[in-house]
Amino acid sequence: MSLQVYINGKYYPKEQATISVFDHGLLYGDGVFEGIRSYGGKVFKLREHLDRLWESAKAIRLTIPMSKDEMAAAIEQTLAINGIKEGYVRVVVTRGVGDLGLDPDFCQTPQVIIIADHIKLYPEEVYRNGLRIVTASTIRNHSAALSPRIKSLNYLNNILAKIEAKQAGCAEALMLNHKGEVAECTGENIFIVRRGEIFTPPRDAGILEGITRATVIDLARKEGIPVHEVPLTRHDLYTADECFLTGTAAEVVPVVEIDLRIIGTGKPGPITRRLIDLFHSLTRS
Ligand code: PXG
Repeated sequence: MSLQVYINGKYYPKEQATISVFDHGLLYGDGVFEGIRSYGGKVFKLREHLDRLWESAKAIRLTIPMSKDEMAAAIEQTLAINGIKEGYVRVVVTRGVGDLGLDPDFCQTPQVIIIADHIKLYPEEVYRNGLRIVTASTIRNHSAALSPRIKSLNYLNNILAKIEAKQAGCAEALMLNHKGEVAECTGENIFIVRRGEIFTPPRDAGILEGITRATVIDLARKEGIPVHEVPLTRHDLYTADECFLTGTAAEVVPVVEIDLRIIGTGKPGPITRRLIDLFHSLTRS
């Protein structure tokens, strides 16, 4: 049976799951989204993802036409209908169908789309051997232009950086903010380890406040590893003992080379490996 996609309360087979070309989500990237994981039939950090979705929507003055509880039920139903236990859910809320003009007031009803599927961002060997990344020349959106805290349907900023990564033969790119500080990667937050302590850019460095980021900070602190949310430079990264990325799809990924500088020993470090194990024990128990 074909994958069933939820659109505004109804299910459509993948091939028929289509929306209007007049939807402002398509015309202008006017909308918000979330990427969520399901492990063993349980949706991971569902409340946190719903809270972030509602906050993103609020920031762009979009009213999601259902309650958080209704959305939670719809997400669980979409996974169940498709028989997916280990999966990935994409929730999209667009401004809806409007005119050929920016004005969102001509969009009558926001569209709610829920896709349950599978995701595999990196091959297994990346988790064993680590990732090589490069700094993109494209800086992260200035928060006064479009806050990186909004998970909006306009991902061009990140896509341009992703293109630079691919051009350099890498799977991910490091993005700096307008001050030249380290912000995040195109779809993951970044961390370093130095002398047994963990450092990651603060919320106001111009990042999406990742739910995996918060989970890993929590896991580390419970292990007694100090975590500091402080501005970081590329120099801090180059001279770190360890580096790793966090994201819903990627989970915890070691980074072993940045801009051709080998990080630490060039192999995933002990704290990174410990956090990967701890994250697995949360999600695979
Ligand atoms: N920064 C950005 C810009 C993101 O888009 C993260 C950090 C990590 O946040 P979470 O909450 O997931 O820990 C994200 C989320 C993809 C993909 O296809 C990437 C994300 C979400 C969905 C899909 O690469 N990144």
